[in-house]
Amino acid sequence: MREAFCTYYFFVWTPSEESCRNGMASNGIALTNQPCGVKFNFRDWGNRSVYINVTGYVDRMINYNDRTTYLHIASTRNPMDPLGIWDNFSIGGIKVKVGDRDNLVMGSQCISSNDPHMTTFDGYRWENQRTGTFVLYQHRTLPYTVHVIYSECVPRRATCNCGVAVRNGFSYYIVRTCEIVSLYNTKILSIPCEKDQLCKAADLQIVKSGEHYTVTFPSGTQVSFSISSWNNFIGSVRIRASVSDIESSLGLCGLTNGDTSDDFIPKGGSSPTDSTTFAMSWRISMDSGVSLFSKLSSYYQDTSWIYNGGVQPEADDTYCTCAQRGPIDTYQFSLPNAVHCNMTSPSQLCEGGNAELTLNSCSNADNRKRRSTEDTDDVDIESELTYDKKYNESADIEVQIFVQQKL
Ligand SMILES: [Ca+2]
Ligand SMILES: [Ca+2]
Repeated sequence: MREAFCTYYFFVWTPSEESCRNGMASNGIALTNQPCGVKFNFRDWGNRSVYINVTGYVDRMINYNDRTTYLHIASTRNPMDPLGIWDNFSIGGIKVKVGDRDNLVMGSQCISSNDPHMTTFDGYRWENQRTGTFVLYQHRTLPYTVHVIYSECVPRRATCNCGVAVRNGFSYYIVRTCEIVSLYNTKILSIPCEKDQLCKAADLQIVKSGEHYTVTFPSGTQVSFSISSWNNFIGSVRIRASVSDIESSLGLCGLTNGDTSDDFIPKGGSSPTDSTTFAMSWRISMDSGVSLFSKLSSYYQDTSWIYNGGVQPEADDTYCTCAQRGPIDTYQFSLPNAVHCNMTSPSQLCEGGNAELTLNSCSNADNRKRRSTEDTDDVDIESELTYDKKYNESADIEVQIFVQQKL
């Protein structure tokens, strides 16, 4: 008997509630590092085990009790098996209990509040009244980044948030309200500059309500900020951590793990340091070419991961949500629309958001490079940000100590 006769494919799925809560599509579990099914090879029949790896779906809600969800398995038809002995095989309703981890990040909010007073995800309060562009948040394995701009708002005494750039891969959303970065001059734009590019609708969810902005990553990590109506600075930038940030967040927001003593891990470092060394390490120097506010930012040409392949090589695991089974008449996995694979976190944003934004084709970095020269909007916003002629990046700025304590 040929081995193919004894190779069978089984769909694995967990019905979706098809609802949208907290901006996240509902689901029960995600399959980890495997498609929406399992394959039994010739050699698997007998005493060998074939495993289905599942991860609890992140719903951004605190579930006080374990959540119960059901896993279903059903056969596909093997065309080489004339007897069709497995054709109608199915197991419905394998009970899976999902323990909640959202409670671990309950209240984990990183804040950059003018001038800027900082709070890490774990609640440590410190001061960073410096000028320049900073990495407020970065994920250790996912292509998620948030950059902020601080420029003078009270001469030589305080700086204020005046730019926020949120990036997931080649998709981004950028808002900027200042014209220059300066410790001496305030130059505010009369109208805030906004710039967006979405490669896939579910790369970022962007909600703008009046002067208030909320940008959500697929992991559920959420960035929010408001533009002040009286001075056009951005009052505060807040980032709410998600489960995916645990032991994985970098930047000024610090390492999320419930322990404030290790929050000040500098860029490229592995152990915590003082706040000055920490803050300066996450400042993006003027000429480094990696600021998301810079037209030629190398972030936009980053080819270390492939967009359409969907799998970032540095990501630890990939996930599939499998909301329904495929057709019985298939062999191998003919996957239905309700399947989302190659996700970098076991969560996904609701479809249908971002109604006002148009999608761009961002299939690869070459495309991205071409766009950056053709799209006049790009040149418009990105070329405007300048540094004050008197700006001395290496100057030692005195940071005023207002608070330096644990919450
Ligand atoms: Ca939960
Ligand atoms: Ca920590």
